[in-house]
Amino acid sequence: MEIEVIKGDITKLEVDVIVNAANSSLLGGGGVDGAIHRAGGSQILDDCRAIRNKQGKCKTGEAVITRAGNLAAKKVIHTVGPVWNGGHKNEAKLLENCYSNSLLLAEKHQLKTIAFPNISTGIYGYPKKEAAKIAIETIQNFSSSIIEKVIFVCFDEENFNIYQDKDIFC
Ligand code: AR6
Repeated sequence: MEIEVIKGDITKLEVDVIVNAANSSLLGGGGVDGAIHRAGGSQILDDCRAIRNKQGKCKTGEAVITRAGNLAAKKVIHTVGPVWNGGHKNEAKLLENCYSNSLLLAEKHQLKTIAFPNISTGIYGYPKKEAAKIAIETIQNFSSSIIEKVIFVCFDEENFNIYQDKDIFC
């Protein structure tokens, strides 16, 4: 899998699927979640509601998929990152699960290009460098015959600088 790092707004990307840093309600919120629902329109919320009605809330580390409404992407994967609690609440494993479960879901739907935001590093307060290490390591350890390209979309300068540091990619 090719890995690319860019700075920008994930809602603008023309990829097969973008990942949303959602919350367990799946009904929208602030940050990237709010931006995706605003840009994508009601189709995304309709699908999220249908998933809620069928299977209830989305647990931390798990992922679900919806249509993408008005977005240029074909689909949206919604995953729920862990809230940072000092690091003793299994946060690292849960964050790893967000990335790996999103990749598994993309594979299942034959999606070849996937873009991730820096999950949990905004409102949920995960330390950015630690989160970046987990994100990169999880992607690098995942081998796929379907997914061709993974894009890390950094929105804030701090995350972008962290992902520019070549030492973080082993
Ligand atoms: N494109 C790409 N990245 C973005 C964008 C964007 N348009 N907007 C923000 N980011 P956050 P979390 C970055 O807070 O920490 C929501 O209310 C941002 O700079 O969106 O996982 C949900 O409903 C940061 O690096 O998500 C949950 O309640 C990253 O996205 C809660 O926030 C994640 O920041 C989830 O918190």
